[in-house]
Amino acid sequence: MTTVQDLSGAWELHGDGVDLPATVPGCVHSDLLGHGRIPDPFRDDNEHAVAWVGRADWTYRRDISWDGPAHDRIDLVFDGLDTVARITLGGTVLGETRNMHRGYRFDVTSPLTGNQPLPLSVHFTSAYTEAARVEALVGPRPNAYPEPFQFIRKMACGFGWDWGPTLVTAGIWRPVRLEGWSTARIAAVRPLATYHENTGKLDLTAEVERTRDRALRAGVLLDGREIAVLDLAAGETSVRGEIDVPGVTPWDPVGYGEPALYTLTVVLTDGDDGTELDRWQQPTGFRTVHVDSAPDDAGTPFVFHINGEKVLIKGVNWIPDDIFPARMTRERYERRLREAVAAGVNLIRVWGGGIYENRDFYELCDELGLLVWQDFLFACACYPEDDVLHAEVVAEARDNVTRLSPHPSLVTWNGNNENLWLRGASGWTEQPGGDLSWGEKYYLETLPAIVAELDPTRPYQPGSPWSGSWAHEPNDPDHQTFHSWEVWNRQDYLRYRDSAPRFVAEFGWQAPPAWTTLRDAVSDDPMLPGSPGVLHHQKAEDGNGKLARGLAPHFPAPTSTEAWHYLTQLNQVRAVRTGIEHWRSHWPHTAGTILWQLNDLWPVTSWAAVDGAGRHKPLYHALREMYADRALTIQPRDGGAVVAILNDHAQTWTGLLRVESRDRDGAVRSSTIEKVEVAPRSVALVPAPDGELLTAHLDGRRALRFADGFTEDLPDPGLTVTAEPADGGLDVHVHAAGLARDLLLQADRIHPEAVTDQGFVTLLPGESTVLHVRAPIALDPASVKAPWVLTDLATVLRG
Ligand code: BMA
Repeated sequence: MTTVQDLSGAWELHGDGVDLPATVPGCVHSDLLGHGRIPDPFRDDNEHAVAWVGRADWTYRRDISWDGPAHDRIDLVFDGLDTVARITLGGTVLGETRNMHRGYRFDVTSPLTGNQPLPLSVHFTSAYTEAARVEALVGPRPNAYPEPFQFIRKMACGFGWDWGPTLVTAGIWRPVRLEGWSTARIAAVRPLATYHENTGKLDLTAEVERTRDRALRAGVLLDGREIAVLDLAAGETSVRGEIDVPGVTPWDPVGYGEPALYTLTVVLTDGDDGTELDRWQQPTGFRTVHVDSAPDDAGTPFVFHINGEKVLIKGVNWIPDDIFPARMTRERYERRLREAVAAGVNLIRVWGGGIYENRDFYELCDELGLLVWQDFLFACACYPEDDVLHAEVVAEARDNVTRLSPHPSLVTWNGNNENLWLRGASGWTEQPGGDLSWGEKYYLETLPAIVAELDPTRPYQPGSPWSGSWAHEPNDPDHQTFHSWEVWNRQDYLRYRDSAPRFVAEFGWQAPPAWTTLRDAVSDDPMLPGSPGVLHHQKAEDGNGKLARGLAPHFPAPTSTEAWHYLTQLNQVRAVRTGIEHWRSHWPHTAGTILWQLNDLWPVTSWAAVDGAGRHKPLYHALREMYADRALTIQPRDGGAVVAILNDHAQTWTGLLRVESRDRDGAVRSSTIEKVEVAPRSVALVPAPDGELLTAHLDGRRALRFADGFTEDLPDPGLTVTAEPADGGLDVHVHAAGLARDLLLQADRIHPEAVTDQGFVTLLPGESTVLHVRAPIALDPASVKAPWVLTDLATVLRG
């Protein structure tokens, strides 16, 4: 039986003038930070002060010996090395690596026989040195940012992005161990599990590595019950079985049923004496995925079908949740992914400038019924196809397609982020290196061939955006996936309504993080929208200019930082709501939206819904309303207005729809009531009158529509606020005598760890709400009265 000896824990870190105890898995920055050797890179512009770390070389060291039973082979196994490493054991070089996204295994049988401790060292060369070496070999290549991320297989966004700092780290970022084994071990298992006509189908391939040419058997068990035995003759290293499993419950995504999981075990035994040699175990589930992209009258759709059912995608884009991904824990993944599901999200896209996430991430998605769209790791650049990189890309893709194949949540592979589009759209062909190879071969040949060979049960898209072929521009809204960035970059958000793309895989609108997140990151005094620290935590090109131009058509210019913060957060919600509700009203023509972006990896003004300190921006709460399975929205349509009844539910939605036209103060002018019946998974459009303010009510859901345009001097909302201590915090009762628009309670201004359960709330005259504030300590009810804790639009605009 394979024996494992964990090598994580205490190591040493050496660098120029640095000798420190180190923690593995980890990275140079976390070790230096842990010992107070660098300042917090998230604060002010310390990012610059620590830039030297990424340009230096580093060595991790410890002694190792084999303490287990005698075996044919002892392997040193690294699940991840970031990135350019030379591994030396007892003075002998075991190998060199240059890819963060792969695992590595070295045979250390002979040096470790004899039980003598030997020094193990992993020397990391700066990623910049490697990128420069590769660039010198292959020539320049254009990209979107002034850093060489396309020349090295390392998390691209560590080099900086339009929401992230440049913090290029190094280290043993995933677990490392010794494995002792004899006769044979399981090298890989690819269980491709699908579901057809009430039967689970398992197409399972197991690969073994051997030290002895003996007959072997691989027993396959589902929840402990043997469902197949696969034989390998002496010398064979691979076996495949196609196994029918009748009576299983299919894995369904959230909103469609239960994400049923089964524990799959492969037990490798000696074919002659039955001794167990090795064992592989992981949860899996049975489901069938198909993306419908058969051309129709309107162009080319992009509709996910899971187990034969069309699924409206309510998605979010995911970036690495930590700039130093070695710091991620299962708890952090779980918190973030549960937050996504609680906001109504059913798909998460792992974006190509990040990483192939840890097993925990995908296991949690499996358990939550959260669909995963996985990009291959290419983003916003021309990528050289020369051998030095091509070989790495192939190895990395094979590794990760295999590693992630058991996860039912993973429903599509995508070749890259924006590379097929930006080469033309950004004029890269005219830049130095623009005539050289740029990655097209990866996306259109190499990667689809690997997916077809190793994982033919999942769809593959060459890129996002992509229109299906070169016959149409890659970011053509009428053909497959579309990234909607013109609006944020150059237009008013109402322009989202100008088109109904077939699938919106990216779109978003910026806002600053929670007040406390920004205040903790920036010591500017006074802190202004344009003061140096605030600007340092805004990485997008002309980001603050775009925020200001986005506000201008809707509000007077903010007169304080607090007002800027409130109004830009409000505009983010309005912009995203305008997009999502418009596009949802066009289902199934528009088959989904993937918001840019769920999360952040440091304190920054960005498109995120959850900020870099894990605080919810008001957008997070609004997302829950926009992505609710049943929702109402009032949309302009054909010169008039309609109530769009969005029923993303398995049952018909029946009820009485009340539509009211109101005046500016919220008083009802006219009202209609009609019975509606909306089929499952469909949208009904009901004509509505015109008016200054329209409200629609159905079954406890509500939609409001104020006339578009400029908002100033609103009537007095006439608020009565009473805060009462409650278990774990405060219940804040708010009553509005008049129309109270966009009430916002900023819980972080009461206590840094306080949270609330609502974002912006609008109350019609006479309405009340209760905001539940929860914190780890008892809160003083009077704290609600402090400036900016609880405010509303009329008050903000009055200044
Ligand atoms: C797209 C994404 C990211 C970027 C975002 C915002 O380009 O793919 O690269 O952060 O837009 O600009």
